[in-house]
Amino acid sequence: MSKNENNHDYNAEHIQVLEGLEAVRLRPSMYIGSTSSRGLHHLLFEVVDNSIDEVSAGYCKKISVIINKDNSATVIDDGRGIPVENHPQENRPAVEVVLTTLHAGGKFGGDSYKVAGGLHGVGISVVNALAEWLEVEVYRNGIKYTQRYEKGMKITPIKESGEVKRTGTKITFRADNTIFDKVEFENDLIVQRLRELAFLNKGTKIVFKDMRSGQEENFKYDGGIIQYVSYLNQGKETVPGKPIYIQQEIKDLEVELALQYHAGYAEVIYSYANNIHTHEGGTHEYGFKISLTRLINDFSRKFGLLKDNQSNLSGEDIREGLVAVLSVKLMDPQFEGQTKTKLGNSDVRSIVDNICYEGVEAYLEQNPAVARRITEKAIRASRAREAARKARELTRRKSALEITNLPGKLADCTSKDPGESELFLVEGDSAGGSAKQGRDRQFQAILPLRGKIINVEKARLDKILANEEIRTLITALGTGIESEFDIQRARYQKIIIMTDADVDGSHIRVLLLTFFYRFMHQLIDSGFIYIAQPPLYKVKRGKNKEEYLFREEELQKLLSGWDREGGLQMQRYKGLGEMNPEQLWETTMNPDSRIVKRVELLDAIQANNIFGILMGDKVEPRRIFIEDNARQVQNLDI
Ligand code: 0RA
Repeated sequence: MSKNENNHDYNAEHIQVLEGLEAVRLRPSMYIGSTSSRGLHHLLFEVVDNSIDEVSAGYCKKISVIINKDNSATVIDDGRGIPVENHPQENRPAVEVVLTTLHAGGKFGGDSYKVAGGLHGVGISVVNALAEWLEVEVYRNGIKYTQRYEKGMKITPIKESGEVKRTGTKITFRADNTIFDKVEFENDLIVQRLRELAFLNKGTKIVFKDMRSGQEENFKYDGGIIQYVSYLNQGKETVPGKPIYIQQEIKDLEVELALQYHAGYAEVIYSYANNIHTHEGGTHEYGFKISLTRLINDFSRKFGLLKDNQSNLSGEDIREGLVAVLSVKLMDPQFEGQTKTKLGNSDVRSIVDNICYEGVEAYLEQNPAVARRITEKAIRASRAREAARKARELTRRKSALEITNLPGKLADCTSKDPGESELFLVEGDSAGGSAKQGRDRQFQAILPLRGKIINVEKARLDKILANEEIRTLITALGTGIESEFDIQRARYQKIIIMTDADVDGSHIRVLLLTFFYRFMHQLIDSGFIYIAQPPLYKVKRGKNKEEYLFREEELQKLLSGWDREGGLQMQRYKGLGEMNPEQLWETTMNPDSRIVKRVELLDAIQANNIFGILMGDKVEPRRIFIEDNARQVQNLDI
């Protein structure tokens, strides 16, 4: 081969490289999605993903991400370092090939790169092409190598610059402001992704530092996705106490699953393929879901909770209150869907299905109490869903027939403006009577609830919906329930629960709050639900005016300062029924003098948990609850 020909080859290749990176600069969105802030962060995540690939290959334990004062970003890892040796086909240092050739990332990594690629897997050459400048340092063979690029073009050859003990790679770049709308990094986005990566790659230390603000974060989770699930369930009551965890590798497919139920109703499943969040799900998530549905149905039948003639529980019922993280790693992921976040590899489905079924089955066999609680929860969910469907049909049919017919028990207000209208839910007919007489009928409506529904212990959620009083309530509110709920149709924007300060009163509050939480949570979210605070005592000191006391402490304070000569009359209110209409108005209903407590979502969740205790099979927690409440009914807030 003549020297000339050699030159010619080199030039052709050189031109090809430039053309490749030029294409990236001409159509950046094709490679990184957009040139917005999202695209900017995509650049950084691409570099981090390359370090994560070193983690997956088993050579990297620590990654540092630093945002510098000039809005450049640095990523340092302690992997093997990008090879600097001559690339045999291209006849130049491999690091140059990695930084200037599209998709060169794993091309010569061999087996070590088996899980590389995916959404971000466009290669660091794309980052290089879209960077105003990029500097790479490689620590390898005991030597530190450095090189600089601008807009993808080599500015300096790879240079040896001293000795080092460590190995690894350091890449610093500043995004090209002629391409990106803005080049300022946003910490929240970065921190969230780094935390996620730390969960997904157990034991890897990931450090974040922002030199602009001084913010610093450290992530390292030796428990990996188990800790991820615990993090998602923070502060919640869970079953089991520690997440169920399964890990298995079959034919180049590694599957990891962690799951745990909480007392609430939301379903959270985060699935990942090669560390990429598969928002749109895909074959892995599907395999997991069907395995769980099959498994819990099998257990329900085994426990006799589902009879032969009863149909299967739906997947939705089984996933109520589930938090799961599913992470798969595979050789050649196919990403599909609108946002390319749906895993398409068809063989993955049945493998994940088998691994999850067998793994969770083995756990539940060994933990029958957990198995029971999970199946029972699913059965309850199924009953409630069925009851909700029936109630929906009933209320719908009713309203179609008697559009203007409000329930007879409701003493409605004159105003038709929901913004000023209040609905009092009053325990018992006698208090209901006083409330009707004492109210300001212009804006206050009264709905008495009869004692029947007080018996929460025996009521299940499906029974609640079948309950006459609750159906009356649904009609009075006008909103519909669940999927048909429409807050625009709410007839009152203040719904005030007014019950006695005793155990029955607390039960009825628990029941109503649970009902609102499950079927009309938007009322809680909008802050429409309140709890009335009737007084505990009425006192009269000598010739002074009567006073109402709402808290036990007020009485203590009054008694301690009371001079015995003055004479003191005291009346303790046991129930609302003991107050006459005027007293009820003055103490509990008059907006100028009353105290009402707005219900927060947390109160409702707490009520819902208590509801579970009252409803559950366990006698002991129920007894404790009732005892506790009998003792401290005075300051019961729920
Ligand atoms: C190509 C081959 C090898 C490692 C890498 C690239 C590599 C790239 C990046 C990017 C950031 N950090 C990185 N660390 C490694 C394999 C090296 C070998 O076989 O020694």
